[in-house]
Amino acid sequence: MSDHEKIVILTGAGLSAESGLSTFRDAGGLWAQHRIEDVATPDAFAKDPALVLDFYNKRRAQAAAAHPNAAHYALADLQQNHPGEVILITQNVDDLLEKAGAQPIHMHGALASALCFHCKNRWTFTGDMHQTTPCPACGRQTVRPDIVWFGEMPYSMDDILTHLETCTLFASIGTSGRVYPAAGFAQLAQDIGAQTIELNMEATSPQFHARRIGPATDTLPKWVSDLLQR
Ligand code: BJW
Repeated sequence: MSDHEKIVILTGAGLSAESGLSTFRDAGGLWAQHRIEDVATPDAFAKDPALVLDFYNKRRAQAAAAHPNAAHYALADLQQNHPGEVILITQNVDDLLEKAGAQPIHMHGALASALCFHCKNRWTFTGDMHQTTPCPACGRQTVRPDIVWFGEMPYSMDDILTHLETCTLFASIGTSGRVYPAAGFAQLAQDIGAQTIELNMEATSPQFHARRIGPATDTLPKWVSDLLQR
């Protein structure tokens, strides 16, 4: 396993579950409490911006108070100490990988970022967002959460596809594999000859070459130790 020249890792909400942040599709997850059409589409924001801002203000506060867990630290350790390249792609909008010392690509945006829907400026954002919050670049009150909603193009797709086309090992961690395009990454990696592994509480698809089942704080440190041959 340690001979891999380039490892691409996709993470999902399960990575942060043991830090106290809800997943989306598990029992009691975010989509059991909120309708996607009410909070996670551009139409929802156009129809009821106050509701959508409130949903993300609460989640921004929860994420700011959360701490990285052993799985975040294991991935940071791998990225810093593996002799080959380690690319972390996260669907998560929290910053727990950064807090652990890793450098992920945030394909679905970030809670700690704001987006001006007039001039497309993006800036670091903490605290509560309101409809009256001005954009520091154009001054207009046209702020929204810097989150990729359904029907919107995820960030960094060109870079991500390049990384997938050149990886030797692809790992899917704590994601249900229900949301595209991320759900197609394992197949893309397999098509170019990469080994694929899933680390999750459950098997989400038969397609992976290998699998480690269990909570991320248990499986990740062991997997990283194996890769780093410690
Ligand atoms: C543990 C654990 C522990 C628990 N340890 N594991 C039909 C076919 C193909 C595509 C489409 C289609 N119809 C529509 C689409 C496109 C659509 C899509 O995929 N829809 C599907 C639902 C069908 N996708 C899009 O719209 C995307 N954009 C796009 O396709 O652009 C191209 C385009 C543009 C314009 C027009 C047309 C096409 C954008 C997707 C945006 C997703 N946004 C969200 C919400 C915003 C972020 C936020 O509010 O936080 O992102 S949805 C939500 O799901 C969030 C997540 O990032 C994403 C993935 O969820 P994730 O991470 O997998 O969480 P869960 O809860 O699903 O799974 C958790 C897993 O963890 C489980 O497996 C547990 O077992 C596990 N687990 N505890 C380890 N301790």
